Amino acid sequence: MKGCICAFGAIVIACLADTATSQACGGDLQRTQGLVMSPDYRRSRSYRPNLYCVWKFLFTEYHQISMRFAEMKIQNGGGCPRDYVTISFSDQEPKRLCGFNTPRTIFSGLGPANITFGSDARIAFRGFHLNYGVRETACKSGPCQNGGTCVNMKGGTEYECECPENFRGTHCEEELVVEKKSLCEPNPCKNQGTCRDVDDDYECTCTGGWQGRNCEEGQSTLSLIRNLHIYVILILYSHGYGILQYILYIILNDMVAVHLASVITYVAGQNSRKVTQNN
Ligand SMILES: [Ca+2]
Repeated sequence: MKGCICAFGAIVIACLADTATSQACGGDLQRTQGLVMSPDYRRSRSYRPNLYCVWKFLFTEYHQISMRFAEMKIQNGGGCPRDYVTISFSDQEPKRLCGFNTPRTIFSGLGPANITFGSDARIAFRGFHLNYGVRETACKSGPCQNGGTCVNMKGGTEYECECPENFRGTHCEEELVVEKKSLCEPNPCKNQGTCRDVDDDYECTCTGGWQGRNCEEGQSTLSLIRNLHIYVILILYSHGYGILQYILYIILNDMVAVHLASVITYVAGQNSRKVTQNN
């Protein structure tokens, strides 16, 4: 076997020389090509009883792993209940094999992958010997843009990008322009307030006497009257009133404002009671 080259369709795998670990019962596989054989494949005419060996391919879903059997002589039986070799890839169901007909197919799938070999207590044969090769999938280069997810197709030789909602194109490179909906339609501002869009929000400009996010809160009567008095005081002050008169004016006017507000609130209450009774 030393130095031979085995052609796997488009995949070329170098058949490496035996190593001590290749005849071990399981182990980690990190090389991109090599061989795996059942324990004592070269030394004995049959494998040992009660084996359970697992070879792990330490590769990711960005690697395509391909295997082809050079020989398989494993105790037969429907469903391989006694002795078996199982091939598992991350993207497909495991395949459990046994018998004397060496499979001619190439087993290929995405990493991580495992090969498991098991034997029971009785009846043993030579075992198996397979070659493998590993190569990077088309998704390894990260071809999808803007948060797109790369999906391996055809065993990793091709790929497709699954794009986020607002992107499209082979590599999600094209951004879809979504017309922004105005938050002012319909107008959320109450009491004739004016609405305008601000970034991802809106802002209401309220008419006199109204306040709040949606101009839904009426300004208090008292505050309105106070504001009115302040205007009057300012006018008086500008016409030559001194600072003491000014302070006095504020106190007096504030008292007037409080009383006036009480009167207005009382009258308004009386009117609303009358309306309720009439209804
Ligand atoms: Ca057996």
